[in-house]
Amino acid sequence: MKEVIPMRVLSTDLSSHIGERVTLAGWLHAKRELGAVSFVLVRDRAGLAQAVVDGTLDLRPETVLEVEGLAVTASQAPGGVELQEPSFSVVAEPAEATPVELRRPVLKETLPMILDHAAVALRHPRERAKFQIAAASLAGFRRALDGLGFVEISTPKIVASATETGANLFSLDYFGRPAFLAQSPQLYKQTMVGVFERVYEVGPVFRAEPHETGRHLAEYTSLDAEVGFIRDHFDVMAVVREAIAGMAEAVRERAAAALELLEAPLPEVPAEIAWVHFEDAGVDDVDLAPADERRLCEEHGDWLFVTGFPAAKRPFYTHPEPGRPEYTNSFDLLFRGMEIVTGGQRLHRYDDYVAALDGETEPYEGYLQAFRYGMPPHGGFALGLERWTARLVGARNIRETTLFPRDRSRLTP
Ligand code: AMO
Repeated sequence: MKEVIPMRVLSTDLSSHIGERVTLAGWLHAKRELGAVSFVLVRDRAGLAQAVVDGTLDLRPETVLEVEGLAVTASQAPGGVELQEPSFSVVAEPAEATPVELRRPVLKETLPMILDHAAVALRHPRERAKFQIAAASLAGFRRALDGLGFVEISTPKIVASATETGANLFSLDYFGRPAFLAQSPQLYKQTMVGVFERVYEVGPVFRAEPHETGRHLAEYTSLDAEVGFIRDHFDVMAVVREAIAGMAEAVRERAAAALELLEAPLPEVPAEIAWVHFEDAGVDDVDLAPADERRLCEEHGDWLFVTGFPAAKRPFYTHPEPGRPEYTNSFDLLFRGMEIVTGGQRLHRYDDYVAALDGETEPYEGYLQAFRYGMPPHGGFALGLERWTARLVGARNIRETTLFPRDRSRLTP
């Protein structure tokens, strides 16, 4: 990797400096006194390095420091190398002792405690590993869709109308006019199919979720895509498969150490993901309940598309199933027992939108322009990044895979 800030060896590169005196920089992660010597762990952005000190080191955990020493092979040390005869220079001292104990292999504090002290808790190698996996996933999503000729777009998050069904809209005062935080980039990504045919967006979306659950946040990161000239929702599902496979591949390439640290098995993404129509999914309601999602994955494995959801619970832009308008050309993707993607084919004719909106077209004027002036059959999907990462690393609550979660009770940190 090109280095633009000179003069520093990273913890994970120590093994290529055996026999040399080198300088590391980082945080004092932990220290352990053992008779006449102490073992000091220094944490940098790459990992941990051990230094062996005669006597004790009178510095607090999280002291920012530089440590200069001789790199020597040591089978017990992280990476099989340790620094001997070290000298420490303090770069910055913490004002107080840390509220969470970062020295433990796994944090022992409760989730609320960890979230309340995210600024320091996220420094723990296992905590930050989850977000290295999330970052690699994003890179993989972009690479996969770029490879299929998609264009990345950025659309407004302050909007004039609802996009999804449900009462979970955040309202705000926009210079004296009512406005909302975008529940999704749905209307804009569809509009942009008229420009680029294939678009994607990665960005925050907002849902005023009334319930406290382990799978809902008030703000999350949505990975959205939309594609024109499709035959039906099965063409969109093929794009979902490519995006997911690209994400898994990028995690393998770019976050291998994080996966290993978390002992998270990377799933195989089959060339074709199995699907079942809603009608045959054994559900008595108009939507899947979390228990249905778990059961379906027990029956079918890690991955399953459920297609053809009843129209009753799908938003107004959803395309009906030809010949059976009580069902729709829509799908959810379940991964390890939880919905992580929703998508489908959309309406594309102007008159169909006017009918679907029951004449309430005024808030949707900008959007309807796209359909008034000619749109191809199209469809798309959205994946919730926090849910994807939670399923990958086996986290029960998506707050564990969100840097600074927002929910009914949490607005800080
Ligand atoms: P939907 O509302 O199903 O569909 O959302 C898509 C995906 O986003 C994730 N998700 C959430 N994650 C965290 N907290 C929440 N409150 C939350 N709500 C949803 C899930 C879900 O599968 N416009 C459509 C997508 C489309 O058809 O293109 C939409 O937003 O992983």
